[in-house]
Amino acid sequence: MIHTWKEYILIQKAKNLLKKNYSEYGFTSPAPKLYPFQWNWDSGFIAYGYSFYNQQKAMTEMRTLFKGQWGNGMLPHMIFHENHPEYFPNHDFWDSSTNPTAPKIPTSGITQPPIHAIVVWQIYNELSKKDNKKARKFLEEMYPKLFKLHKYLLTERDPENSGLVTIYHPWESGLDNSPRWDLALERIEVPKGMKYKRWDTQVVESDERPTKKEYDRYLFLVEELKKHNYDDKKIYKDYPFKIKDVVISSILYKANIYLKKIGQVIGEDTKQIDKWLDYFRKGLYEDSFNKEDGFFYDIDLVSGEQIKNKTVAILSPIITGILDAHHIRQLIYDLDGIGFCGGTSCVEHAFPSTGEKEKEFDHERYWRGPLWINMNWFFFKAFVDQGMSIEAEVLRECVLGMIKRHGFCEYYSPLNHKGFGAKNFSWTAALTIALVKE
Ligand code: 9WN
Repeated sequence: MIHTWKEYILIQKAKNLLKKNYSEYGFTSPAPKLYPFQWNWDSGFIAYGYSFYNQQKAMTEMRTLFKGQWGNGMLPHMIFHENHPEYFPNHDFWDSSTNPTAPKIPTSGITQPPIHAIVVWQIYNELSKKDNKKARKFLEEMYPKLFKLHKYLLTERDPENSGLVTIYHPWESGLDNSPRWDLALERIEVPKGMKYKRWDTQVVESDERPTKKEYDRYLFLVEELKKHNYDDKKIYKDYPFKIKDVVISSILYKANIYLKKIGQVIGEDTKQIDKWLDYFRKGLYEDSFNKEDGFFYDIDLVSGEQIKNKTVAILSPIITGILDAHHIRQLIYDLDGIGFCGGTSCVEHAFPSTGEKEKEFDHERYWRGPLWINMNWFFFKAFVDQGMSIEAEVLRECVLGMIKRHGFCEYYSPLNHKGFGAKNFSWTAALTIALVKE
């Protein structure tokens, strides 16, 4: 619901930004200069925003994205519908054709957080208010694609049946430059003097982006994946970066709840989804939960250790709905105690990507401190679902205030709320619409 005239203006600005970032190929770029292609979870958030006022565009965004789905079910993190030769790493670097199940359209060879079933359900909800038949048809069209994606993630990426998804690259996490990956990257030896011309640091300040040391490792890992033909069985046997990602796994659990709802509406047998939900509930507490401090961590499969950095990831199971209001409050107040939000209330202050008391904390460098709207929106939604209306409203006010003052930035400093990264970032605009309307 729109509360004020200022919120109405904010929504108009958000819609204008999304219009500007729209490509004639039927997708919305995250930010045309820095990220000129279609990105996986970005399109999910963007379609979520469209669902409130243009369901046709929301459906197109999803349809264009799934054109990139591989035969094995993997949904790539980047799809190269257009040519932007200046960009690096481009489609020729990824060379997805080394995997026989890759589609004709060039794509990257790794995935991103699977938020799409949540988005498809939201589009259905909005569309069915006007045209129930069309809305149901959309579910029938999307269900097999979504099911295939979830099956890929919970078989090829979880041969252990732990309900937790294994990632092969920091870029798969969506929280790419998080200190969570530092130790695992540290032990990877790369050839000396790797030469390449980065695109990102030509567009935004280099101290807002990953260092050369990190970038060398990102590129080296892609070379390794190519050597393995992006074949999960080969990668699982022998590859240096394999991590059970608690954020992706929590998002997938929530997405499976919506996939089940979708399946039920169109009369599918959803027993397999129930199994996946059970696996996660078990894996979350057996593998990711740390009894000593009560937080949830990723698991590094190469070292066998939990990854103990205090980042936004340790809260991510809040997204699932498994944790009740009492448990969520306990987690949030424990965080206040360890200075995660610098000594103020995390809700009033919004959740940074990395705790302010962490030694790796950097308020301007992406995923190493800044506040991101997508993670805060997930928590806002969880608070609403758990009836935590005060926390939801305080967080919403804080996030919208930041956007009103500094525009639709890619991320914001938790110290002064100033914006960094791309200044016309699509998911910030799309989720602003959601935050106002939900
Ligand atoms: C690499 C597009 C993407 C987001 C990611 C974010 C960033 C890319 C990059 O931008 O990653 O995929 O070049 O840094 O970390 O979450 O999807 O907005």
